Amino acid sequence: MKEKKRAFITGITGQDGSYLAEYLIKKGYDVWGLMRRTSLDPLMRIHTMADDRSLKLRYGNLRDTSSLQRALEEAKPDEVYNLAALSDVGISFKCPEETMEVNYYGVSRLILEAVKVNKKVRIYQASTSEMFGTTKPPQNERSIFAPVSPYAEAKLMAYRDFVKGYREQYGYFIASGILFNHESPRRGEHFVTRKITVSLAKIKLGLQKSFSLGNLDARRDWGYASNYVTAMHAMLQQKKPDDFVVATGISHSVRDFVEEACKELDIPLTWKGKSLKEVGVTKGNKTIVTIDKEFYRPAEVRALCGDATKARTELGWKPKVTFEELVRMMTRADLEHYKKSL
Ligand code: G4F
Repeated sequence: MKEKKRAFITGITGQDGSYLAEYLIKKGYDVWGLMRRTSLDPLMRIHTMADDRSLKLRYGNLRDTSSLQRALEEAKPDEVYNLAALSDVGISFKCPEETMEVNYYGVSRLILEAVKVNKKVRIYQASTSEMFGTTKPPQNERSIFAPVSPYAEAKLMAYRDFVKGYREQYGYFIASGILFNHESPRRGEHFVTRKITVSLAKIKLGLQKSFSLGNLDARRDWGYASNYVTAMHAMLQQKKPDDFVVATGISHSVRDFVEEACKELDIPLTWKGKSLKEVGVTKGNKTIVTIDKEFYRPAEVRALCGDATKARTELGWKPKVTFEELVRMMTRADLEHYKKSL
């Protein structure tokens, strides 16, 4: 009987980790997931798989070499997916050292421990469209990187030093996905899309009066996370390690997202005022959206829109969910969830 392939996923409890684990288990892999101890329920997104014998969860941390060593020695992976990171761009301005420790040094620790266990291991590193920073869209693999946050700086340094660097210096198989924003009902609530769908669902049900946002005019290329993890896997099945942009090629503003979610929930919305005084108003002149300086970043990536031609042609990957479908999926999931609490 053919032996099952073994995958090791860091960040398994996050949005992408949970979708990727499901995808790989369906493909017949044995999956080892590395998770950090947190005070919140770490199994929130993976509880349906928690009893699956193909999934083994181990405590560990990209900041702790011995934990990586132990888990990797047990897993002996054919493929490693590094999805663990301090992923909140806004918070990275407040915790730059921690960001560098995890998103830069952590990547090197993981790679060096993984190749000790299996020299031929194939490694996926989660790079990010934030690395393009101020470079104008559309952005692809040949665009200039111009990061503006500690998060993007650390990711770019990891990309240069450990993805390209180790690939060229030591011939390791390390691929990287330059993923544009990807969302789902499993997205953390501090990211703007989920913050909007949770808040509007609660407003619709009378559980909340209003919520605050930062820059309404920032533009992002938003796709569906479950669709994006398939590209990660495809990258590790190529003959050679390479870098790929994964994106829909269509960008929308935060304002567009709010409007689309209101449309989906049948909440009439009009914008009034300007800049920090701008508000979103509904029936009866009730303010449901306000602007708070707190949610502006010290430096902002104004517009991201990816050109995923290379992923389409070389990986056969394509975006499968439109912006409207994504907003609908997220608003409906939150509405259903909060209806249960009534
Ligand atoms: O949802 P966001 O926090 O995502 P951001 O910063 O684009 O980063 C996400 O996507 C990256 C891929 O490109 C990942 F690498 C990264 O780890 C993360 O997953 O913010 C999106 C936009 C920003 O321009 C932000 O300034 O929304 C703007 N925004 C406006 N009001 C807000 C808010 N963002 C947040 N989080 N909260 C607000 O209230």
